[in-house]
Amino acid sequence: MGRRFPRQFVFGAATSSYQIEGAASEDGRGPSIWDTYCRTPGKVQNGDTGDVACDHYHRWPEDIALMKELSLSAYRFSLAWPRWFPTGTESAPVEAGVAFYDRLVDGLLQAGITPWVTLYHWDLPQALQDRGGWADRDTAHRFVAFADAVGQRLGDRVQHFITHNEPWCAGVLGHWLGRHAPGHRDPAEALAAVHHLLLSHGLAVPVLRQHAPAAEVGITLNLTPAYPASDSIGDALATERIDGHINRWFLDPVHGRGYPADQWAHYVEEGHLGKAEPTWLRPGDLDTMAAPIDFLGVNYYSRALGRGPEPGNHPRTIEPPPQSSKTDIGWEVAPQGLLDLLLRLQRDYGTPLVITENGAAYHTGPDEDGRVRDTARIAYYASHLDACALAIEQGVDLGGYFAWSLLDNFEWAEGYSQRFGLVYVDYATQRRVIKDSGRWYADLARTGALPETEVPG
Ligand code: IFM
Repeated sequence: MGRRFPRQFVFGAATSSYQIEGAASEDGRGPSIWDTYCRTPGKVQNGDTGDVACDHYHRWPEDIALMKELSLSAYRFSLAWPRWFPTGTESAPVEAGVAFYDRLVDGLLQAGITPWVTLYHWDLPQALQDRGGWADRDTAHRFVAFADAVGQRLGDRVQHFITHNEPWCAGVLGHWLGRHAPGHRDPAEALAAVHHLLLSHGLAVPVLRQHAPAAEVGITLNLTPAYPASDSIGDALATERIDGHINRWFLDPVHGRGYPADQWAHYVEEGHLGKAEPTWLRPGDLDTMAAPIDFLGVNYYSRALGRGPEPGNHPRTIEPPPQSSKTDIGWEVAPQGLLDLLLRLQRDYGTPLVITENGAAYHTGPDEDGRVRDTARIAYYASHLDACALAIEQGVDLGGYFAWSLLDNFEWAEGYSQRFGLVYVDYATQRRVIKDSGRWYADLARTGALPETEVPG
């Protein structure tokens, strides 16, 4: 046997509403920004949409049965805001939408699986986008009204809440790089959107606690440890900036340190923040964002390599070395990055940690005998879970791990071209097949011990 996890360690799997639910116009659900983005030509591979996805909205009992077969003790999923509030401004939630999550939560509890609920995993009601979306402060207040309804309706049974999933993606990919909905390319707008996302997190935490006083409440950040591409000073400086942009811009305010001054200065220099305080930053905001949390959710996939700016250019992330192993989406397999990240978070911030996503995209489908022999994914999981166990041995307060993802699903701008699931989904028939990685993970979840010898190279 390899390393052992503590007895209470949570082994779960994660999904999100738009990526799996389908039933896009059922039971009064309003359109989200992703429905719009998917219909914008050229934005999503093959013109794919989440209209049907994994049809989880109808197949959730079958999916809970799969979770049982995988021996999961917890399941992380997100709520589709437009199922609760189709335009984001109604005075009360839509009963049919709430009823779906009631059934799901009850089904999970009956199966002995703890629900971990994420409120926002990117499906903003389109009508709120039409009023300005996350760039507008009012959206933060609409989010609090949503959180209030969620707390009221689910707070008697759900004891784990995550306000936001990956605000870097919602803010920067969505408003700066244009690669996610709403598809804007405006750095100044992106920084305003990020501010309102973090503000809404801080405003929602006490509201959730009011309804569920014993609940654990946190936020999930996508964190990417950055390393210099060489030992040159330029590359070291670039690496600091990449870290400031992706990691510290989020970690610091959530932990009461405000926005990092060095990164603030870079954004001013790059013209993304005016010379005076931006209008979106109001007195008290930084305190609000620092609402105490019970855990920090960490989503980790890979590391970044920093290269210093050539004259006239910005520092940039470079491609991984050619000899490195990559998943089918092109991300470098870098388990050491996860260990380094966990040790750093423990040292610099000290909040209890949970891995809320980690996993790998590989295309592997069923062989002729119907079995999915995804040995590369097993190797990825084994190496990253080993990093987690090692981090715990070295004193990191890490309470759980959620594999991304339970099911193959809609991978945003990549459409259905990337498969992250422990369970294979045949989209034509909606037939599910537990992959070899799912069986491997089930053994780990059952025994709490990493198998030493069975990990394929
Ligand atoms: O599929 C996404 C998920 O929605 C958010 N984190 C990263 C995953 C893989 O790209």
